[in-house]
Amino acid sequence: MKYKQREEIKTRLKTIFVTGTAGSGKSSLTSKLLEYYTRNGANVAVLNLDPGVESMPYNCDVDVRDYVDYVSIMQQYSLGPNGALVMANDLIASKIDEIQNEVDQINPDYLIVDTPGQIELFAYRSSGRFIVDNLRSDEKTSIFLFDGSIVTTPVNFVSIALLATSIRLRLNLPTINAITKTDVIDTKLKDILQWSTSLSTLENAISKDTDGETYALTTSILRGLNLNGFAQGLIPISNLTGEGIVNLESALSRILNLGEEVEG
Ligand SMILES: Nc1nc2c(ncn2[C@@H]2O[C@H](COP(=O)(O)OP(=O)(O)OP(=O)(O)O)[C@@H](O)[C@H]2O)c(=O)[nH]1
Ligand SMILES: [Mg+2]
Repeated sequence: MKYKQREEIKTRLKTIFVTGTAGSGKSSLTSKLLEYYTRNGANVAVLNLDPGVESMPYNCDVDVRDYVDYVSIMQQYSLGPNGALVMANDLIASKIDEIQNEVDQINPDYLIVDTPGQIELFAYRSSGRFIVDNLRSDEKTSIFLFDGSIVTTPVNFVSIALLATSIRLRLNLPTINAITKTDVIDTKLKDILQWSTSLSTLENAISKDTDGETYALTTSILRGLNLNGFAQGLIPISNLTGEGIVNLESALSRILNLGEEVEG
């Protein structure tokens, strides 16, 4: 009986959507998570939702490029790159049953979803939300990546935090915030982590860095946002060195398995 219960828990599908600004490290992290979970004995599948990507750093199990050809959409409908991406995303949404079938065939423990670089096309258009809502999974969560090379000034930090909040609102998923590229920001990381946990430290940093108007705007955004809601628990990671991936997995595990770690 006990054994049977374990089996039942193991086959529950857990889906992780990897989101973040363009170039923040979504595909690299997808690859790292695939490596991590596989090493720990889990059955993992990766779904690439980016129709415009040319190459990625992992072997993809389910790939939307098998369903839509972004370049021919551009040519056939005389669309620019973004118009073609919008159309490609709508077409992908219409293929949700086929995509779901492919995932079901694999029957993984974890499905890691690499999302398109153009986050606004994915998160704000109805097709992106449709895919998030309609992929069948027992548990779903998302990771939002703060690009470490961008959030090195307090105003950039607040801007990206605002975006993270907006995406969270839009996708309506429990979200873990992580900061990438810690290997290149070095000592700045300490400041960023302080900004993320202390409103007064962040406001002081903004006041030193900006004129009155920007200060007033940034601090009123901040107070409205409620710092606890977006950046507490910002997890530092490097996709290059692998630093912090274990902490990220623990945070994922708390949401997805209610505290149960991946079995090794
Ligand atoms: N130094 C360093 N470079 C990184 C890290 N993560 C990603 N990169 C680099 O940043 C660039 C973009 O990484 P990707 O993983 O393609 O980012 P992405 O968010 O998938 O990009 P798009 O899908 O194009 O939006 C690549 O050159 C990566 O090698 C990191 O933690 N440290
Ligand atoms: Mg990518």
